[in-house]
Amino acid sequence: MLIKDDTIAAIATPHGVGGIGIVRVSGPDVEEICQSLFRPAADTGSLRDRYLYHGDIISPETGSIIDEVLLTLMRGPHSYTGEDTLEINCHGGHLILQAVLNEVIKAGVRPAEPGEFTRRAYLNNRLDLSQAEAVADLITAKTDRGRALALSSLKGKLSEKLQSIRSGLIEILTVLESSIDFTEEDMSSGPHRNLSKDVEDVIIRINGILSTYKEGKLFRDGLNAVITGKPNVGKSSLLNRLLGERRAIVTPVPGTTRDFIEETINIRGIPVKLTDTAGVRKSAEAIEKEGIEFVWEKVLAADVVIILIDGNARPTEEDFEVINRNREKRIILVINKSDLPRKITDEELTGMIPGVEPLWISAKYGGGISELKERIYSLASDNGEYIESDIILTNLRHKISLEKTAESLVAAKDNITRENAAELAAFDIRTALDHLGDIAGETTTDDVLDRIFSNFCVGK
Ligand SMILES: Nc1nc2c(ncn2[C@@H]2O[C@H](COP(=O)(O)OP(=O)(O)O)[C@@H](O)[C@H]2O)c(=O)[nH]1
Ligand SMILES: [Mg+2]
Repeated sequence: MLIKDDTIAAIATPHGVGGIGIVRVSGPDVEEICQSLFRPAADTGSLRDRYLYHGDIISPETGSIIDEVLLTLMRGPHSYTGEDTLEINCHGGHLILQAVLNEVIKAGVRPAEPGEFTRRAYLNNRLDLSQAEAVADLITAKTDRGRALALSSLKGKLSEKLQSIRSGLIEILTVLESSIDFTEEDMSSGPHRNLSKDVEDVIIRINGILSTYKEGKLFRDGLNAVITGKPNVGKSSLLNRLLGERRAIVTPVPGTTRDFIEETINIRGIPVKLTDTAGVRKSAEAIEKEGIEFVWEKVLAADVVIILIDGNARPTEEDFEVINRNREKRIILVINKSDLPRKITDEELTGMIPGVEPLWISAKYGGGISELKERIYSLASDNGEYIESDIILTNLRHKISLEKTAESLVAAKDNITRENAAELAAFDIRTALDHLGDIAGETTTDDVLDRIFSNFCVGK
């Protein structure tokens, strides 16, 4: 990849109004930009590295003041991008930031592409690729646990682990390659290691990391839980209760919820998107019918379906229709209105969905809600176990590369135990190293980089 050596700029803070907003500039012309646009409040001589200066951004054309700012110059390589970088703290209004950015661009600077600052950081070896990806994950994290995982990757926890696997493989490769040059007698007499066992150990380590992915993905992407049931069973009340606020309209009039209400809650660090749906019933009029058609679509995309039944009413055909439509899904059978007299027997309930234990709750008064959250959590994580691993794999790209690494190592192991196949084994290990290197971005193509960084925001 050719390192672009032009200077780039962007507004690094969100669109909107705030106390301050930051324009970020990076590249070889930063120093020049400072001289032409910045007028320090006090005569300071040349700007010192990483000091905060008070002054004005002025338009060189008209001499007029654009904004009063605080400015920091960070000379490369000791900056985020590794290049000379300028951060201009402006007053946080979009017009102000845009005006300052315009002056910078008029001075010959190019507007940055999404993620371009981080891409430069990666190209200048300030971060490896997995760390660069962690920057995006950190910014978009939906729960504290997701944030902590992203931060640990950014701090290089994953990279360290992969690096140590890498050095192990290089050692094995060295021994293997030297063995190729010797005859069999040399090998059997020399102090050689059990390479097959060594490769097996590496495979086990990689599989250990791979086993954390399922949970990692949950923490990063979360899951979809759809609340479904016939009208008036308390779906909207349940959404409100789980959310801890009145979000959906609750009425005794059936058919009130026709649209979808989606809100995300945090269950033990997992972002769970809850969807309240229209009640399923037969006698619905046109608009409501359409809402009900959508319910089935929503349910299809759900990771978990919460089937809600009114425990204070006799079950009806509509309840069974909801159950039947969800046979293939991961279901939580929830019986609401436990505060009222029960009108369904335990036998009836256990017969409804064999193997699924019904859970009684009161959406109105809060009974059983923490059990429900636990059920959602354990259903999502399959076993309800909290993996205590020092690193957790959250990124699909990393997972695929690790799987390919392991595959090549399995082939290597096979070839090591075969006669006269040492060269093949060495080739397999080199292939494994390439796949492993993809994660840190050692051997990554421009297409992959484009795809990764285009998901970033501008200014990061
Ligand atoms: N007693 C009691 N009433 C409830 C409970 N949950 C919901 N309701 C009532 O049932 C009615 C329908 O509730 P709503 O949440 O709108 O049901 P939806 O149609 O399924 O969304 C409202 O009058 C609620 O106050 C509960 O746990 N106990
Ligand atoms: Mg409703």
